[in-house]
Amino acid sequence: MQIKRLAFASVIVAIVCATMLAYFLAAPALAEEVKAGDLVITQAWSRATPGGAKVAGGYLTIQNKGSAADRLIGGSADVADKVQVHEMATTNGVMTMRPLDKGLSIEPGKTVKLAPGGYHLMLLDLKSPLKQGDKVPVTLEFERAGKVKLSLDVQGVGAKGPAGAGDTGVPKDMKKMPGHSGMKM
Ligand SMILES: [Cu+2]
Repeated sequence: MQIKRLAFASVIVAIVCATMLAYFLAAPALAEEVKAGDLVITQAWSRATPGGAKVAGGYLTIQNKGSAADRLIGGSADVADKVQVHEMATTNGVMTMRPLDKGLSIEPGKTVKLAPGGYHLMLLDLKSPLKQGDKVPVTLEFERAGKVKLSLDVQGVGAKGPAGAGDTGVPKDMKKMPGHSGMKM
C-alpha cells in the first residue's frame, strides 16, 4: 500500500514537471502579436538599461498585409519623454543614427524589421530604468493604421534579439556606439 502511494505521488510530480517544462519551452512562441488594420506587429522587445542610461532602443517586426503603404511616424510611452523612429547606418566606418523625420515606410506585402544596428525606436529621457522581464507599454503612431498600443518585452542588457530568437549577427551593443550623445532632440 505504502509503495503504491509513493509510485502514484511520483507520477504526479512527473506530470507537474512536464507541464511546467512545456510552459517554459512554449513561452517565446506566445509572444504578443498585435494587429492594427493591415499591419501585424510581432516580437516587440527592448533591452534592460544599465544604471543611469537615459535612452533605450525599441525593436519590433511590422508586416503589412494590405495593398497600400503605411508609415510609422512616431510614438509615445509613459516611461519616456519622447519616442522617435531612428535609422542607424555606417558612414565612413562610424556608426551614426538619426531620427527619420518623415517616418519609416512599410510597403504593402513587405515586412520591416526594427532591430539592433538598423531601424529602431528610440525612447528618450527615460523616467525610470528598464528592467529585464518588464513589459513596457508603448503607443506607436502610423499614418494609416493610427495609434497602436503594444508592449516591449525587456530582455537582458546584452540581448541581441527577442526571447527565443537566436543570435541575429548584428553589431555590438548600441551603448558602445557614438551618436546618442550628440543627437539633436
Ligand atoms: Cu537611436
